[in-house]
Amino acid sequence: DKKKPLVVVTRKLPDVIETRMMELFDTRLNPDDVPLTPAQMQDAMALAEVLVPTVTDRIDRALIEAAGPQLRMIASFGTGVDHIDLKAARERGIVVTNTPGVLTEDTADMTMALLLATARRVAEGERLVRSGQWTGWGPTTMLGHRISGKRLGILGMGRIGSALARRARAFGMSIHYHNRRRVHPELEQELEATYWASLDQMLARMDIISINCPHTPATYHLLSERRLKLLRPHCYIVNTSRGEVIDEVALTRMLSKGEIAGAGLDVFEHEPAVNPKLLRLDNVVLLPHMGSATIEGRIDMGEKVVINIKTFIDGHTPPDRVLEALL
Ligand code: 8YV
Repeated sequence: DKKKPLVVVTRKLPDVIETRMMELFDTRLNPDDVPLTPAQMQDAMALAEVLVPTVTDRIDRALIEAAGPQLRMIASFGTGVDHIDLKAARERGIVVTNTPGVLTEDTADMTMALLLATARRVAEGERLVRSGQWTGWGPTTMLGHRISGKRLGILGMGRIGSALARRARAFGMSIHYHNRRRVHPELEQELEATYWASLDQMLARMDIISINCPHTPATYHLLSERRLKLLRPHCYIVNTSRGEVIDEVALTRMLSKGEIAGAGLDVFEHEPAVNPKLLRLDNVVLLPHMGSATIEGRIDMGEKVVINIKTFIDGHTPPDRVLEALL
């Protein structure tokens, strides 16, 4: 009988997942719902054969190089892998996996919720009622913008981008997208999506922009100040991907000057810190990185982590291996 691998989990996961992990592996859990301290993280890297981190753990080169030789796998709980130095992991022969697919629909739902909340001033209206300042219905008060008939520009037509496109079609929006590569013609046809090879040209013609690409060195500040200036002043932006894709300082400045109509943000450049100037704006809807936050989604993600570890331990290639070249 083989010795069970030592698996260290950095955050509290759903109970069913923790139970399953304890059955299958020699599992060290984190009972507190707070991230490990840097010292605890170093201990984990020195001990674990398999590390299960989340988006809140920064697994940088220094940490990977200081890891013990027993560390063979990083099975991340989440889809984005921008918190892991993949090159450093590859150099050390550490296999990295993620949990794609299972949070697609939830994240697309939340993107649609943010889009609607931003254009129709849902959060602002809620604040008005709660404040006790609401004086009654008025023909010209609390007006937002209609979304049907408007152009949605999706930056990153992958799994989540396509799921968003299907929803937005049902709301009567026209679908546009920019990607490095054009998607399969069949998908383009199904979504009735228009491809823009030039991001700059797309930005200049949209009513709403949604960020659905991963954060990689190539997408860091993809929406730079120069590109944000291409947007028309009535344009809204929603982001459920990663804060780093937008220059947050430039975005905040333009939102406060009315050069962009509004923004719905689920992610920020320096999470959990949020630019204090954003907090003072009425034309933004701010959420605490909730895109995939459903009970079902978290269990599905945990199951993927378990399958990835189990497959790897049994000597096979895990289904969700992350290869730098594919990013
Ligand atoms: C998760 C996410 O909450 O999967 C991602 O990339 O940003 C979120 O869905 C988070 O990553 C959990 O680690």
